[in-house]
Amino acid sequence: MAIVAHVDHGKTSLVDQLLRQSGHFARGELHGQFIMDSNPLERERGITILAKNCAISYTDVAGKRYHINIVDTPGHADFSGEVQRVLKLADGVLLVVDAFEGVMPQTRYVLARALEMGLKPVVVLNKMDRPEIRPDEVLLEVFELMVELGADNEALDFPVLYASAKEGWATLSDMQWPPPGGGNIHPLFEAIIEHVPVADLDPDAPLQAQVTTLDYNDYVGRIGIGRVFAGTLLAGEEVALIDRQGQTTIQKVAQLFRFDGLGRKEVRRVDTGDLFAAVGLEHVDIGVTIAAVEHPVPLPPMSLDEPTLHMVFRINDSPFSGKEGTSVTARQLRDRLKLELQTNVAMRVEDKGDEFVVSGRGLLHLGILLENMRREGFELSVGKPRVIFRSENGVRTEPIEFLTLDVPNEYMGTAMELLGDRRAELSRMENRGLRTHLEYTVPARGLIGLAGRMMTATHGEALMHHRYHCYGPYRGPIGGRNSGVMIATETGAVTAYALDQLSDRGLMFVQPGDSCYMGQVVGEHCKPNDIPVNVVRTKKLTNMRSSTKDATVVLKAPRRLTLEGALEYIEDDERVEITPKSIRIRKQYLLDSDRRRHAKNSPGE
Ligand SMILES: Nc1nc2c(ncn2[C@@H]2O[C@H](COP(=O)(O)OP(=O)(O)OP(=O)(O)O)[C@@H](O)[C@H]2O)c(=O)[nH]1
Ligand SMILES: [Mg+2]
Repeated sequence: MAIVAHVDHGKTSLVDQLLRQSGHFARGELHGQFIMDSNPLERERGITILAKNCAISYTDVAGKRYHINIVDTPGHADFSGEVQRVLKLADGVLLVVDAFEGVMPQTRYVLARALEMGLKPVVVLNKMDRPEIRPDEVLLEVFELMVELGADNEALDFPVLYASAKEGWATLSDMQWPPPGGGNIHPLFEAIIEHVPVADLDPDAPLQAQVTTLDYNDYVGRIGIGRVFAGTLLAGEEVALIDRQGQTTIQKVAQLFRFDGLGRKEVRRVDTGDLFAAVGLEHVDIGVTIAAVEHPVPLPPMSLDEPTLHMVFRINDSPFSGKEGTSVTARQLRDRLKLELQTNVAMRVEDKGDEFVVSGRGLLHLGILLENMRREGFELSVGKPRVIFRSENGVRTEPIEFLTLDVPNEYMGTAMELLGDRRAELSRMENRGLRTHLEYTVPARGLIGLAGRMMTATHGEALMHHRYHCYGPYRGPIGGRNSGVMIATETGAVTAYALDQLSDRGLMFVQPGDSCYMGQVVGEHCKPNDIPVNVVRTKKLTNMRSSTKDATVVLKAPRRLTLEGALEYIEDDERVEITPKSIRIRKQYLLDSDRRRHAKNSPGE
């Protein structure tokens, strides 16, 4: 089973309950919440970043035992490619839909992919414990979406469960929830067993297995994770590894694992239909086929997502370099990026000696890498994210995203204007009572920095989601940030006195006591031009008694930039300095004279 849904609809929470209530774990073996979101960043952000496997042994009421492989998938659109690959592993999908939010862009995407692959969904309306739910409408939305996506009659006859992953129950009844006595998650297990067909694969055919995911560990190198589609995969036996270009090498699987509970168990063989993790294969990669030596026939290739966005990574050469991090050299940066390439299949790195052009699927995709690097002690500086243009038949194309927006009617005008400025084209508009639902296609370029402005323009009321749609013709220039910045002229500790003097010039990014350096961006100017400011200035001591009371200066709270917020904020001549402790924005050229010189001969976009 693959569990798929829009972001935050409760996939991981449901897997948690399935694990907990499977009856195969000792008390205390499963710690805390969100067991599957095992890496610290996933826990902190409350999102799933990597698809993860677990396998549950389940004994049904009749005493029959099942081994159910479950893959929890990420809901954020940047990771869609991973979801698509993971679906290859599955015989069925649990389509989770928030019973309040209903069908969202990513619901549509994952369902479309599942139906394309002939997988029949089991629909779970989740969060039924919430007060504002509208299950009947949401069910209708799911049904209409299936019809629109061309589902056949069999798929349209999908089973529906009403569930609360939070409270740990699921029920088939659309009349009574929570179920009498509090209920449990077993109806979901029963539905999986009843409705997910066991794949019709041939155990006697020559071996054919395919790798869909990569894992890595320092001791054994790359680990290929995938599924056996025909025959049996045996440890220690010779196999033919066929890569994406069709080249075949004869190798042996050194160690073979099967998924078991939350971990993996070493085995001698993995049978048809089951999932495996294989150690010891050279050049193992996404999409390779592992086949019988005497019958080396590749399985259909797997599409890989092409990157749509790139950023330039460089060592941190600010005056504060090396103060907060432990890994600061270009060599360390290079090694770390190489390591990332071992498993991060949607990422590309171009090594230019003293800088690296890193490409990925979106701001979140690359932001996660940067966030992980900070935690590992890295310091680096990163330039403005840029979309990757292509040329198709002589036409310049760019990534276009599909965007949905839900706004209260009174803000509709402002929101539409904002999108219009960013070359968005309206494709659908629907009034839903007090709110309006809008659908757009918009250049990915136009989305950079949009979220913040949309929130300000709608007083935090807009609900906006977007996902990659296609490469389409270039839509023309889009204006940059409409405010200038304040640039520090001196290095030192920021004073309250100085900030107070600047309070009517704009919004500060620093607060008293912070260290800052010349050329650092310390605030946003309320006008479109950049201005130099002295934020370390102290009050001259005089013998005269001042009549104004300045001992207690009341300052506006500074705007604290998040990593992604800062990346979205910067312009071409700026960089984000990232260290384990700080996120700072700086001018590329710290000296005013250098900035002037380069401003003259910069091309601009
Ligand atoms: N009230 C309520 N909240 C729930 C329920 N299920 C999940 N949540 C909450 O919804 C949020 C998202 O849950 P997750 O399980 O992380 O969702 P997800 O689909 O795995 O999210 P991604 O992996 O980021 O796509 C969390 O704050 C959960 O506590 C539910 O049944 N009821
Ligand atoms: Mg999750």
